Amino acid sequence: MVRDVAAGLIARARRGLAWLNAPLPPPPAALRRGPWRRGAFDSKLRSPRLTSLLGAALGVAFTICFVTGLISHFIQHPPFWFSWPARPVNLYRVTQGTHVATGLASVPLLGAKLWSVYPRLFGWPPARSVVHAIERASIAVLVAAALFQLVSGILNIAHWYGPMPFFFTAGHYWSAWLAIGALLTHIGVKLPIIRPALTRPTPDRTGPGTLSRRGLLGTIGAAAGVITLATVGQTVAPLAPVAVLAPRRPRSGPQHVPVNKTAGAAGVRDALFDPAYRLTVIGPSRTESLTLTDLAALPQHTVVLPISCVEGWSSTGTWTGVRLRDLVALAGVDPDDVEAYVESLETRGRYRATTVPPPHVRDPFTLIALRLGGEPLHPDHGYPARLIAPNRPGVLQTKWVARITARSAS
Ligand SMILES: Nc1nc2c(c(=O)[nH]1)N[C@H]1C(S)=C(S)[C@@H](COP(=O)(O)O)O[C@H]1N2
Ligand SMILES: [Mo]
Repeated sequence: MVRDVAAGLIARARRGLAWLNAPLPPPPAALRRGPWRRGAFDSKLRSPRLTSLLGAALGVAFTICFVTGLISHFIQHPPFWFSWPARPVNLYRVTQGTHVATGLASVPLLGAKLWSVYPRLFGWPPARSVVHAIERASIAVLVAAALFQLVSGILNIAHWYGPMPFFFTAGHYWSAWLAIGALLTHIGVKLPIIRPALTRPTPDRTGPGTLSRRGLLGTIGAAAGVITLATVGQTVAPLAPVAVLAPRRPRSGPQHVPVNKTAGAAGVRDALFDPAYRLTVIGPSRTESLTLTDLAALPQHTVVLPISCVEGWSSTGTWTGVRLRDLVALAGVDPDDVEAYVESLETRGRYRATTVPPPHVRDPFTLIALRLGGEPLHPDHGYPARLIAPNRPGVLQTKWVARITARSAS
């Protein structure tokens, strides 16, 4: 009984929605010119198999890129359920290097994939039905979001914020959800084409003397490989000479570590050398003010840790200074159970302060560093004191530290 009623309702809904699939009237044939004319695109390289193979590679690259991007986002904006460990010290270096490498390797893959399908833009009629029109619009969202991710990522690596009239991190994060959602929808919709195209090899229809499908895939694969090598060259010094696309070299910069923001650009040059400089450590019931001499008199420790920038480059340094846990203990708190709010002499700017979560406060490798490579820090590396912690994005390794506030994490 209930079932009959439900079946009746469904049938009626179906009839009611039939217009969605009804054929639309064709546009005037006189408009069918240029790329819209029959036979405008005749490359025999294009096939569902080529598009599906490129799509599969792109799907893998985008998924890895999305997951590693999420990790980086959550480290910087942790939701309550997320905690990032302090070890292994190079984990973030690997996840973020992978994020940037897979993103850049997607450039030739996406270019080739779009080439393989763009004649459909000029399909005739442009929309066969309302459903068909919606499907085309969803592909437009996917293409726009994917292009936006790649372009904004590349502009960020190049520090070229001019063309981005929005805050990069927020735009890149939210449109990543759009891209991955549109990608899943697209795969769902196209599965009936993708599955046979991937499982049943179709013969290559290209003739002798022209580029074959294998040749094309090989070329795209090589392009993706070269770009990946070039990206990894931002971190692995022996590969630096081939890092043609990498703006940052691992051993460049003062004290052999690259610099993103100099002391001059941060407007702290005068404050750095002020004899009145004190490192203030604030606990719930006690505040300590330390001069550079006081800091140098505390137990010194040396660690070998990388700066791993969100932009994909990283560079290892040998840092010497005071353990953060020793400093918060001076302010009378238990270093095993606090977070530390670390502030710079820099008065403005998004990266003037960070919160160091409990695993990193606790870790004996986390230092307020005074030296790099045995020398006092170069002004551009954060003189007189900077934070360096294991397994943490470079953007959270605050330079020119002036104040530390220890507070209960629970
Ligand atoms: N106060 C302050 N600290 C900062 C920054 C900044 O802009 N201001 N930039 C961060 C970024 S993005 C990176 S990658 C590292 C780079 O450190 P380095 O310049 O010593 O290599 O510093 C971080 N510390
Ligand atoms: Mo950075």
